Amino acid sequence: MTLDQSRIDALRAQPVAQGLNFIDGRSYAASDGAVMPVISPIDGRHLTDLAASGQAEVDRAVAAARRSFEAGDWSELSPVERKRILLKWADLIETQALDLAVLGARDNGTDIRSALKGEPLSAAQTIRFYAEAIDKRNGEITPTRNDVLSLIDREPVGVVGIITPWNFPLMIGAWKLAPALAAGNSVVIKPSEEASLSTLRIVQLAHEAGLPSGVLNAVTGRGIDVGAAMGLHMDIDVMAFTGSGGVGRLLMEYSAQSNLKRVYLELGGKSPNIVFPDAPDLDRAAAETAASIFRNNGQVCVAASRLIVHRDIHDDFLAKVRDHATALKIGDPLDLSLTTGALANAAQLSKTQGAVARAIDEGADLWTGGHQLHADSGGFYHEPTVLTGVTSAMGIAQNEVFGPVLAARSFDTEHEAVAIANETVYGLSSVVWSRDISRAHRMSRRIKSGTVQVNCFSGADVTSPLGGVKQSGNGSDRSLHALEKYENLKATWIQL
Ligand code: TXE
Repeated sequence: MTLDQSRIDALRAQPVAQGLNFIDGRSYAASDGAVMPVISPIDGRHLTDLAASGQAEVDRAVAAARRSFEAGDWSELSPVERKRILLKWADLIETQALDLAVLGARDNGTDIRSALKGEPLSAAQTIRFYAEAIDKRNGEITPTRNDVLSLIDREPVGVVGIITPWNFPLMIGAWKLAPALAAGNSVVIKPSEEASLSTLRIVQLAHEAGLPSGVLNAVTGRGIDVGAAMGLHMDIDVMAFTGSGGVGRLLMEYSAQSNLKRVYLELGGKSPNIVFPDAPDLDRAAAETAASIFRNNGQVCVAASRLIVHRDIHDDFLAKVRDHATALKIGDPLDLSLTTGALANAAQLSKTQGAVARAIDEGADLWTGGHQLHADSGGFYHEPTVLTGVTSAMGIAQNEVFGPVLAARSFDTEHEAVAIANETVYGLSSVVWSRDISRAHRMSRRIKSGTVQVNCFSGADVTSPLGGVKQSGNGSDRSLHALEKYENLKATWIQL
């Protein structure tokens, strides 16, 4: 899709309607009328309001989901019909892709190119992938005694609760919505209060595509109100979450305090990016290193925020990375002449500033960047920042910033590189640059992370699972395996 500035400007000039809950096929304000402001990170101004919902709306949404599930409105529809509706949903999202991307960028500050490709277009692709799987997976017959027929079938679990973050709400939302719906479940989704608007739009589009009322419901509001009510709900069977480790822990506690619902967590990381001198192309490696941490201002769960570069090439490589960092044009996410937008909110900006200041205090060197930008705009902008001389003891080596901050250090041996890669509590993703295929395989086996990317950053697509080990979470989004999170195995044992 070619992007046209005048079309983008026309879309951004449109007023944004208040964000409402979508329950049982209809839009609702919070029952007590409560709202919360939506602040645009572009200029710090009020964009619109969002229904600030609570227990009553969660109860209503879960009841609608349960009713539709038990009635079989979706779960018992023929596989071909379910596929048809989900494919139509993907088409509608694609048709409205630019509108959705502009709305999303106004809400969370992501530059329009990333917002378009990474959000509606990626969501449509994910929905199609799972839609196509619906009528292609068979049950099993187990190899047991001759006088028995033993069947294994997959059943939907029932009501799935989904809580999403603000960085890529449609992409991450689709990673959970699409397999949950494809498996035949009914769903309640709570998008982040920091970026709810585009999700509300696609939930309505699902209804327009023919998804029966009650099958997909959205409740907006604060995590502590809506998210906690979902986590503690006795009638939600599975929770799927992407966000911070702190909330991930809470969701496990909520589960233990309520109905022992299954909880799947994707909790971010501190992903290592290891560069050997025999990388196939050091220029490309430097460009992708910069992209891996500065795309969407580092607000990417797999962002490669730790650069671990061989001592022999350390200075040259860092110089190349600095060139890429300083070439980025930061500012209004809807201006096509710029490359990178705003941080999503004031909290992310101050977290970034605090992390940089602390790293310098702890002895890291500021290689480039380090400052807030465009403070007079009222928006939340920060320079792409590289810190060098980072050591394991520094906070910047261990803690996720979720901002445009790269923590760099050198290594001498392969063994040392693996040890550094594995030294955080996280294990989501990692990158290795080397043309030695044996070394790449050795590294892939030894690095404790859900994904290892060799000689590229983020080439992976929906066919490949994305999930964390260690404190990056459990269970994977993407790939056919993700369907299993939203299914139960049913064994039927028939004496012949
Ligand atoms: O996340 P929260 P925040 C990390 C990243 C970021 C930090 C804080 O390091 O700087 O988390 O971001 C809902 N019960 N990631 O504060 O609070 C909330 O409403 C149930 C990494 O925005 O975890 C939102 O919908 N739900 C990450 C969602 O949780 C609750 C993406 C995420 O918000 C809740 C985002 C509660 N008590 C942040 N409290 C990644 N893995 O990519 C909040 N929520």
